[in-house]
Amino acid sequence: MYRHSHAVFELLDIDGGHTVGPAEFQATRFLFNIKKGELSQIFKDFDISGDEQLNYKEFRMFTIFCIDRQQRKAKEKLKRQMAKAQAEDEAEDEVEDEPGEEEDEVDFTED
Ligand SMILES: [Ca+2]
Repeated sequence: MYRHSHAVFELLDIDGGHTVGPAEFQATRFLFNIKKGELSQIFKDFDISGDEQLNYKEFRMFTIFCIDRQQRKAKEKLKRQMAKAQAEDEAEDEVEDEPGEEEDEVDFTED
């Protein structure tokens, strides 16, 4: 997506003014999974010049931010899934290892 950010920018720049305004910016919600309530704050954050338009430079920063965010979310999801899978594996191992092991240890540690 990052490499395509200029294509996305041109797509969103419906009036061809080389900027993306608040109305045009609405479409990014569906591209980047942004909550409706977050959108206007994000727009303000990336409108560095404060002209209520995102030029390509500002828009590119925004796409980088969105891609980072998506990757972070994907990583967190993956981590959770891996932790869950690991916990399940460990639970299985415990059941398998229990018999025998504890009995041996008790004899050595006491006395
Ligand atoms: Ca601007």
